[in-house]
Amino acid sequence: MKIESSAITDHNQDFYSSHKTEIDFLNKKMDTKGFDLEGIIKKVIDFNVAIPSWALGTGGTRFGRFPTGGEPRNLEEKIEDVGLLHALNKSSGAISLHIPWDIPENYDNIKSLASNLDLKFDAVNSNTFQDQENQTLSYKYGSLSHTKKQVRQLAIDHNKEVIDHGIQLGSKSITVWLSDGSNFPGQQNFRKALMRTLDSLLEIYDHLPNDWKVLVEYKPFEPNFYSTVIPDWGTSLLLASKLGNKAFSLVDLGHHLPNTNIEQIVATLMLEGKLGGFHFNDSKFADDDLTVGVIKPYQLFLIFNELIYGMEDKANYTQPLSWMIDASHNVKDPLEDLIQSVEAIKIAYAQALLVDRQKLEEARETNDVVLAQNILQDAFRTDVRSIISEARIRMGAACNPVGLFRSLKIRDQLIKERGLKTIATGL
Ligand code: PSV
Ligand code: MN
Repeated sequence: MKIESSAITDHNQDFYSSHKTEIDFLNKKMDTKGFDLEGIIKKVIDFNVAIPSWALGTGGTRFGRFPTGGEPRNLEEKIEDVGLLHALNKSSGAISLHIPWDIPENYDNIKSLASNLDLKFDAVNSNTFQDQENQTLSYKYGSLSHTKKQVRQLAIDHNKEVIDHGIQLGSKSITVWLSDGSNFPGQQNFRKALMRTLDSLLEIYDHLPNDWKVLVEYKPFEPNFYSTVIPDWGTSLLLASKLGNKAFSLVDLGHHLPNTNIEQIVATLMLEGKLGGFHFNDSKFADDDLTVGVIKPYQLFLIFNELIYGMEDKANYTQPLSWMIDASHNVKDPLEDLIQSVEAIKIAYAQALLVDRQKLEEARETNDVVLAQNILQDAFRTDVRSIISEARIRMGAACNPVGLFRSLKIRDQLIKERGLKTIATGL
């Protein structure tokens, strides 16, 4: 299905006068504070977040799954779903594929479908955390870190194949996340497992085209519950540094133990010029994969505060970051949930752009703790939603994307086209 631009124009007309009152009010307020609201709106317009192909269906837990219906049945339909999101918000202009779930049958068809919907291909992702049908060797005891060379080779070759698919589609990076690790003390030699992983990654790295990046994603637990081979940012940074200048760390917000200071990790990785990408989600307990910003919006803001600082540090920020959502939708419509996540990311970004950096630095240098806190909280407590709407209106997106998704009955139409019992590949 396709969203006609007239539907967006009509929808926006209904919102325009109340929106205008709000943006004019904010404009005056920001002007007195010395902020260039126009510059902030432009930055918000330019900020795009990729959508993972595996987040378009209903997620679940090991206890059950309650599908919404109309889920994409193949790669083409996943691309169409991201096209719908992008038409609604003009901020989701890329899709990230997970191989082997998303192997294209015909590259040219897939590329033209994506470009007709104004979509690019973000990082490609390998999968050595599941055995595929007809796979004779198993990843049960690891992949790139496995004790047996033949299993490591299978995983290495898979990653090279993923890069080859990505090259055909115009991707420029591969994200490697390993579930490798151990469930019981004594099961694995930590040092040998790490060295084997590095050797395997070096072989994959050799296969990377010059204008590509490899993003090394870390995670402290799950599906292994005693240790993982790449548990934290330190190990990821160590590997990325040993691999070379095309290797970077990837931060997934759900891949930290409770109360970890993620913004400080961001600051350090950016100082080293080694932050390559982000997977956004939110969590209360573990890798819950909830809607971005729904539990800890202040943490998200603080992370953006460091990201902006890092991106303004031209000496160390030489490679643009890959922004992506990595969430799961158990009880919400996946498309509505993704719209909410993109919105939350843009809100945190706009709020962080409102931090008076010069005053903050002065307060820090003079150890004025109270003022430093107030400067940050003043920005965080600003209602920037009219900035996000203004950006959307200017881009030809919907003022209220969830509202339009509902009034156009998009899910009902998808169910009519695809059926109620369709299941998207993914987790
Ligand atoms: C692992 O939990 C992860 O965050 C990695 O990014 C995977 O590639 C993704 O989820 C989906 O399996
Ligand atoms: Mn992730």
